[in-house]
Amino acid sequence: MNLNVSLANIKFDHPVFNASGPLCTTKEELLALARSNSSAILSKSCTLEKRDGNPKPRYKEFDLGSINSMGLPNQGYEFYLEELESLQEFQKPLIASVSGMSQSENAHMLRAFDKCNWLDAIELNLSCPNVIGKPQVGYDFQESKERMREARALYRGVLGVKLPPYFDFAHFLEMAEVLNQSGVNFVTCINSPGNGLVIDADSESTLIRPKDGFGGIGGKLIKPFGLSNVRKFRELLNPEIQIIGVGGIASGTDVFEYLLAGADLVQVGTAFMQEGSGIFERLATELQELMKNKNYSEISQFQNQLKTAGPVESGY
Ligand code: RRO
Repeated sequence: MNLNVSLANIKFDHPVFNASGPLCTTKEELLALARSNSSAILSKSCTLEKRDGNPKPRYKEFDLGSINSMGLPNQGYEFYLEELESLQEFQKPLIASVSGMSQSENAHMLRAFDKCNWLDAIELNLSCPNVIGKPQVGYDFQESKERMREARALYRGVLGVKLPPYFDFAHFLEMAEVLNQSGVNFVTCINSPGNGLVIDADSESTLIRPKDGFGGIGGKLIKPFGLSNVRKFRELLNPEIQIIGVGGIASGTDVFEYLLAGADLVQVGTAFMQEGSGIFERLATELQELMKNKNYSEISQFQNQLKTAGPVESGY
């Protein structure tokens, strides 16, 4: 069975790796990812300077998923530059997530990353929902266009953008037009839908503290929107722009559904946080077993082959 996939010229042993965010901020976490069966190492979104992030509690799980308002805690881009470089011996793709507080911060970091010939790709985060006073760039199409134009001019390697979820076909069309003219190599969808609210009835309180309890939602609850965003962008984007799916993946069947909808690779966020780095081995094995049961020997045999339900006479 062959699970190999490519992102532009980068080779992956299988399509499952970590989402930027959970357990990819510190030296120890990045090393654990390197030793795991994650098919790549993607670091926490970084800024020019180190940030402590928002006050705790800022990440909680509930029955349908997770809520977070981390507020971009990270060690500053120079740390990720050094750490990722030191993980080359693990021979898997090394990807840095970049999320500057301004366009000029992004420009500074992209110039530095452009000098790293060992770096495989950059995922430019246009969708952090939790920085107080900063709207998500991905909901401003003009600003997104500008950020992508600048990033493409400054970073010559494989470049992708992490997008927020869209919920309206008019918005998909508008963003697809921006992406198709941007020169980016891939899109990652979706970041956590922003500003959900989870309440604990016993304590009559919000689960998390920042922003009066509002935060990005992850996990099982968001899978239908991850799938819809992958599907719609696959329909609208130029074929050479690849798609990484993320949102609510916790089983081999979830991975299969994302690939069927048109994703080339997938990332795991909340379930990685819950289960730890053993999850990558489990998901790759479960995908392999499911493919075997369906008599598929390669991902290309079913990728982007989703069917629409046929008509029926009875039922609602
Ligand atoms: O750090 C965060 O609060 C955070 C980020 Br940068 C992001 O892109 N998505 C998210 O759910 N949380």
